[in-house]
Amino acid sequence: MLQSNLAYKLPITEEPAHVASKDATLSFVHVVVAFFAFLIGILGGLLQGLARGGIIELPAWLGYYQILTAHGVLLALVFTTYLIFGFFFAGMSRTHGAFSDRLRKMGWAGFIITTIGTLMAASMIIANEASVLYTFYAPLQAHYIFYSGLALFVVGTWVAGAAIMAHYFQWKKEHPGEPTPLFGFMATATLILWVVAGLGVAATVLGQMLPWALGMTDEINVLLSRTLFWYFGHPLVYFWIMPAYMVWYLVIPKVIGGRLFSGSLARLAFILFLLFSIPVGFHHQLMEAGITEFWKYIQTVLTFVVVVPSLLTAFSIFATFEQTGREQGGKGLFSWIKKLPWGDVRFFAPFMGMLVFIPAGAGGLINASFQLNAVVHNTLWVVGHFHLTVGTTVILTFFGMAFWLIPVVTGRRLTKSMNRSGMVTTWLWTIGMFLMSGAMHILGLFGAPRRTAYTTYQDHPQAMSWFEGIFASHITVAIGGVILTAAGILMFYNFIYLAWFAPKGETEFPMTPDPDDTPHTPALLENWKLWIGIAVVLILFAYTIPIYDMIVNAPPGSPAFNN
Ligand code: HAS
Ligand code: CU
Repeated sequence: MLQSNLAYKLPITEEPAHVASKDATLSFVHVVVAFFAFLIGILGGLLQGLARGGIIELPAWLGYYQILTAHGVLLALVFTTYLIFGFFFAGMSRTHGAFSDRLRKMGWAGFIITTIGTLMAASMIIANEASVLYTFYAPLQAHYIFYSGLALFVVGTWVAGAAIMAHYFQWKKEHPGEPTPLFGFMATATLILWVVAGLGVAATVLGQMLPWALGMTDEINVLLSRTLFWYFGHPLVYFWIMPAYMVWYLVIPKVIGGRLFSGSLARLAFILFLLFSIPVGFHHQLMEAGITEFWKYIQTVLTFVVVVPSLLTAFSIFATFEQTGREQGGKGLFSWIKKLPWGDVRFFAPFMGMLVFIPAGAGGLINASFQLNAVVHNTLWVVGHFHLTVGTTVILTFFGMAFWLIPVVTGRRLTKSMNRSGMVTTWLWTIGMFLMSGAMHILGLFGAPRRTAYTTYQDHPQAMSWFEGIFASHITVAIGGVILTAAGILMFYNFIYLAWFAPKGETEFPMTPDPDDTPHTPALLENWKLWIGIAVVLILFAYTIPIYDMIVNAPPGSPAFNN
């Protein structure tokens, strides 16, 4: 049953299905790790913003690059990954039935391996032995325990991912000829993407960085390591956005009392992500020497292809809003907008994420355009871009998700005051990010560098005068950062309350019934072997020759650098 004290009630159109309690526990432990990482991560962000804005000076025992690494790793890698797995375990149990004991044990094994890896990597960051930023670019070198931790982190997620995919394929086997539930389809597409992408990072960590950090090799092929990293790094950003899209496609229609516009279109979008997210890593290396223009060009074209499924998503979600608003009596061109549940944080937070994604995605197109990339690449513009995409669109969607996922897995209820607190959190996060990310974009256009605490360029009188506008100031970045921190602390409080103190009760996992067109879903879309095959062909096409070149005509190896 749903809580009755929210301003907006969900219509209950079907038997409420549950998350089995053992699966709920597995989901919950993921959510708990996610939010503790979140708290430390945002505090790191605060210090960094204040230090960079010249407002504070860091104590001698705390390095700028050290907190930058902690901030990036804890938020971009740990928070996101744990929350995604928490969402997947609960969602699969809700839509495909309880996990078997065997698969649940596998899920726990994955959780434990991932967590050991996380603790190993985090301890090295705390010890200032791994101040290499979240991209751990060679020739910056970290302690071998950091790299071993990263490897375990990836392997752990593969084990957990295998449990989820096995659960999906078991359902498929038991229901021959039927289209699979959308949740499982989308989770599987996301996880296949994650596994295939992870091969790149595993290759560079195990094949290059670990032997180098252990002293078994003196030098490292920097170009190859960055290429393998971005082979992983770009699909990584889709690994974050696809679960957010799952909330938009599957949860939001239910929260607004409507239904999803089209299931086949949603499936097509996810297949396109699987195919085109991987062979595009060079758009992060457009300014890097050693890769010929031809291959950069090919991967840039593919980058523009991977924009298409996001455009399909924008269309689907907008159509879902309009259809729902009209079904509820909204008339005229826009009055259906008024019918949406603006006071419900489960809708409002993800909605703000969607709104931000329009300029955020446009910024991505700018990044991907070769000439323009030359202007923005090494600047704060890019930092602004990813604080809008992952830092706002994904995070706000995950915040909105927390307000029902946590009560679902802890057997509690979302109260009216918690809903209000969530609304305040959403506004603060949006305003803070507007200031911070807006200023980062503009500073970036004036040439403010990224990935560095200080350059002499910043002291040049001309540059200093550019950096003094209201929106072109490191102070604005810092003010935005302070507001964001306030929002983050409030969100952590929301999490603590929902997890341990909210009134006991039953909360439904909001999930739209699979849309009307589900029985007509083309069987081809479910042909995983075909899609994985095509994905592999595209990857081989985009990467074989340039990687061969990097190995055969290797640039001189680089010795290690430490921050
Ligand atoms: Fe990006 C760098 C290009 C999307 C994250 N990106 C980054 C980095 C991160 C990141 C973390 O080509 C930095 C890495 C580093 O440390 O160096 N990005 C793109 C492109 C897209 C894109 C073309 N990025 C993302 C997403 C991310 C993310 C998503 C995380 C979640 N990005 C780049 C490039 C670089 C880069 C270069 C390298 C830059 C450099 O030089 O280093 C596209 O996928 C974006 C497509 C999206 C759209 C928007 C669709 C809008 C939607 C909202 C609909 C709204 C509704 C509401 C329905 C075209 C879906 C409407 C309702 C109303 C009532 C109005
Ligand atoms: Cu990318």
